Amino acid sequence: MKAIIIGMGRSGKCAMYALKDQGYELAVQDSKEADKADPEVREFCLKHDIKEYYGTMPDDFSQYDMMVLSPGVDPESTFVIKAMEQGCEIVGELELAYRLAKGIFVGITGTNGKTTTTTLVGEIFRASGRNTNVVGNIGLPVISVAGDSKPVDWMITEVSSFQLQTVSQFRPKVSAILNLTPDHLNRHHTMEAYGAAKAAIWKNQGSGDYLVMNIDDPVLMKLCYEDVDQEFGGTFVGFSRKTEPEIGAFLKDGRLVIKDEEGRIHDLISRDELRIPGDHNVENALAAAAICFFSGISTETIVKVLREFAGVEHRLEFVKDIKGVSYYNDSKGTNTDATLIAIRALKNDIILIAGGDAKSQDFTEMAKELSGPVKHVVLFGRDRGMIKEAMDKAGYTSYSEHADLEECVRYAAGIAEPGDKVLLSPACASWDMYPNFEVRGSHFKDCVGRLE
Ligand code: UMA
Repeated sequence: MKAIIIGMGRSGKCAMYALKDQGYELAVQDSKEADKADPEVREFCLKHDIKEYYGTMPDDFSQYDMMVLSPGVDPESTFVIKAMEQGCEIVGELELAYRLAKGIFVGITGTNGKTTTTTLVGEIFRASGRNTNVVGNIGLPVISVAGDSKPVDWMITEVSSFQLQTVSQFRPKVSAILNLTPDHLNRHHTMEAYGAAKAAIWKNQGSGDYLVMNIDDPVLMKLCYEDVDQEFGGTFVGFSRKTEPEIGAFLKDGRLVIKDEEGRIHDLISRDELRIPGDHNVENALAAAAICFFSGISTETIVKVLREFAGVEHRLEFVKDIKGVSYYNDSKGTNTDATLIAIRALKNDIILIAGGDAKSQDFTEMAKELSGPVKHVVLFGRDRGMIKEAMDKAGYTSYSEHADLEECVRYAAGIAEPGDKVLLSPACASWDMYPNFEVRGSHFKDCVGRLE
């Protein structure tokens, strides 16, 4: 069998190792020039006689049986369509991993909260004593562990809409869609297409499988469930902060509870006992609890981990207090909705640091919500002008523009008063200045560290 792998980042590199193990004859391609390519990839290719294409593309794909797409590669690209027409099977990294894996999949998607929920679910699974891999969009490509997985292993997988665009057989035992707000519209173009991509997470599920969804989110329910031209064949599990689902997790008198398939209520904990702040984290905890409960984990284990869980790095992460000012790293806040969630969770006296790669987002709604909770917006990054324009239109005038994050942090520290919260929640991707949000978040923490 012959395959070409497109995009030699984290996913492509691991796909290359996995397919080599499977005996494939390989070629790799990346839009980067050869001198910018990953040296480990280059060395491996040289050693194993793998053909490399950097900054170019083969003229003809008919010699390949399969084209493996990294999540960042748009499946609607002209060359992908050409390859398909020439008889190449198009397979995304998640789909390929699913086919190679023997473990049981839990798939978690949604615009926001994926990483927190996936991490929390992973912690609960580990605490229950099950063999657990926490993988996917969270950072560790599924393909990196798929080949070695055993039937008893659980693959707790954060799944992005990009990955879901290229699945065909992917069938998680339990899937979850947490919410749906505008993001990645430069790739999906419309909310309908974005929702349809997310709905692919449950399309192959059937009897014995569970789908966990946020029934408080009407856009999600419409675009990822009601409007989908297919019946769901498994058990639907709702979660809600506001109402009682037929089956699922919800808030009852301020307590997180679960209603099982027989209608019995299982008490978990009071929402005040959660250490992760904000309503959005109540939702993440409800979703995680439902996923774990319907995967057969005891309420005792779920409760123990819910009580202990302190959150995830780069996601509304408390960095430190300096002279009465608290610093928070929400570098994972890569869209306007995530930033609004962070602002709502911190409530008031916020100095917001924002900007970066806007991914064609509209900042109008975010700009309207700044007045009140946010004292000042410190802007940086390539598309900061788009945020500025939206703030001008909304009549929000307390902002300043800076060359880089270091300057933003120094400026924010200079204007902050005791009791204020300096929040990095860029509402943008990091790709204009950093390789990923993790590097941006770590840079922020370094800059804060240098303030003392
Ligand atoms: N590339 C091409 N052609 C293209 C696009 C990219 O050759 O058209 C090349 C780039 O030059 C680069 C490589 O592909 O060398 C990067 O591949 P990639 O963008 O698919 O990124 P990976 O390093 O493989 O990381 C991906 C996910 N990235 C994206 O979806 C953009 C990571 O999610 C994920 O953690 C990783 O796989 C492991 O599964 C990050 C992300 O930003 C966190 N995700 C988006 C999000 O959460 O909003 C969806």
